[in-house]
Amino acid sequence: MGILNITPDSFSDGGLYASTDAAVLHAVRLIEEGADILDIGGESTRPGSASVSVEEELRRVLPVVQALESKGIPLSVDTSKPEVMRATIKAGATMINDINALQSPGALEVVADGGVTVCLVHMQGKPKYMQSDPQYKDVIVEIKDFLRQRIDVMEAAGIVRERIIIDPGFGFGKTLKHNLKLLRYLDQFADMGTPILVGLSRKSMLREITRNKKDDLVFSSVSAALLAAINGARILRVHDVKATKDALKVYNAVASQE
Ligand code: 8Y7
Repeated sequence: MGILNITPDSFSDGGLYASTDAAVLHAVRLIEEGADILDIGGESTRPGSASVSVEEELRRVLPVVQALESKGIPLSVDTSKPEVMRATIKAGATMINDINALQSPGALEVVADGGVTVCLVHMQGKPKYMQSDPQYKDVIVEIKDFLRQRIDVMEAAGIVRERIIIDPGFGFGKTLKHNLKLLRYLDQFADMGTPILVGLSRKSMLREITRNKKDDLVFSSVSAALLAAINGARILRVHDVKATKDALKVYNAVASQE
């Protein structure tokens, strides 16, 4: 899954793809590099970031969805707003990636009616405060419990299990130690019976580990993505598609041996 941020203040490519044309050009590049899904986002969710209105988010995202709808690649929209979900599904998006796990009023119904896939992300707290002092008794057990509850709510609303993807939400209300434990024991999410999506690309935990600047996180991002794949992740949300694909090719070549 290639990341397409259309926001002036996103984590690592803020402002660079601010216009529709630039976003579409970048999308084409991600597809050429081998992305199988694009994740289109119009609101930054970095810790402490400001929220945007429905109108502004749609102004950023909708033209890009419309322009990419014919490219023959599944389009995911990274949003928590039901209005944005409804409009982008109508325009051709087939997946909703919601860091709020469809907890906004109305979101569940829009996804159920739209018949699209949903990625349920775990987050402790809200983006503005989530990194202030995250606490867990058992980070694996608590996140699994949350995701299991959300899966039950999805199924009760008529969203079939085949359309549900789970994500432990690296960096969303987690310390470095929580994130490392999640990656180490990611295989414990396999018994949830839904594909696992993981986003580690260029996240601050990699900066903490490597002590590199944020524009020098490609190698650590690829390493983390590969570890996630080895531990059972089925979808990797990444900025650096080519580099990640190369790592996965090596992994698959080795893993396919008897
Ligand atoms: C994730 C995500 C972000 C993630 C899923 C960033 C939108 C922060 N991270 N969605 N979104 N999983 N599913 O650094 O880890 O890209 S935003």
